[in-house]
Amino acid sequence: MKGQIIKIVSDDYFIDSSNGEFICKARGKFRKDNISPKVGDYVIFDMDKKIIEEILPRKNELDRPLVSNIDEAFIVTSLKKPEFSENLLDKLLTVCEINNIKPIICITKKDLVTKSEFNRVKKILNYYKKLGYTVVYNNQLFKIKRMFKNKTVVFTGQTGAGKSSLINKLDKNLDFETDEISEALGRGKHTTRYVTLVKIGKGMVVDTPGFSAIDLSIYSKEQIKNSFIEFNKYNCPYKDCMHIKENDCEVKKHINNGILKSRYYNYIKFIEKR
Ligand SMILES: Nc1nc2c(ncn2[C@@H]2O[C@H](COP(=O)(O)OP(=O)(O)OP(=O)(O)O)[C@@H](O)[C@H]2O)c(=O)[nH]1
Ligand SMILES: [Mg+2]
Ligand SMILES: [Zn+2]
Repeated sequence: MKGQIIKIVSDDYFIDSSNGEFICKARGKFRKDNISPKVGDYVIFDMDKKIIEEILPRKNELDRPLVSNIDEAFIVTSLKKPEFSENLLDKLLTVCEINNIKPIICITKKDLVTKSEFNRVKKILNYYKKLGYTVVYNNQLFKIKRMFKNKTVVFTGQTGAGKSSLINKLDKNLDFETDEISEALGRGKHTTRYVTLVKIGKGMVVDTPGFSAIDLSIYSKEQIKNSFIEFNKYNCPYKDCMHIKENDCEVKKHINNGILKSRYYNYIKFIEKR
């Protein structure tokens, strides 16, 4: 029987299939071979023995959150509580670009900022729009739902940004746990504890626990450079220019004049951290 893993709780794998939902264990062989089934995996399982026999080839896979076969990522970004962060946004865009996932920037808590605070962020968001990234707001429910069609979509972003609240609004039958940000941070715990895949409209959606840090060190400098998609349109004199120390670098010439300053400096930070 074929199915998709929708939730993992310790060593119980919840599988959705055309015959309904099953809770299975993984074959011992997986552990021996150091393969861990992930939420999003398409699997072949034995309905009677309740054992996952095989993991089908993955389109892509992430370690944080632990998911696979993702088409789109909603980068849920709050304007306040927690504060808007270009650094985190760029990090998540980098992860999406490297893993061939279409990113969608989803803004929350617009109601918590003043008009002038909003205008400052809006200028920044316009830059991302010009690069070709989609920007939506968490009150545009129909627009968001239309983007799910025939896709597996992950909701990612800082803890307290509003991922679970938005998913609950998108489907009234869902009731993911949400919490006041102050309490969530105060407890030092995330409200969402499990990565969970649910059907919404014509798509599959993954809610994930928020995070405080993402590790880019698993990626090469080359991968990180290529993930800054706007750099590729400049022709530097050196073919393999890293846009850091090289002379006559076209990218460096265009900082603040075509390239958003925070983008360039986040790039440097990401490269230096690894
Ligand atoms: N004012 C305001 N509050 C919001 C908005 N969206 C979400 N919230 C609130 O923000 C708090 C945190 O929301 P959650 O949905 O639990 O956040 P989360 O991203 O799922 O957090 P984790 O599960 O810890 O990663 C809740 O109290 C929500 O009611 C918004 O647009 N405006
Ligand atoms: Mg949550
Ligand atoms: Zn260069």
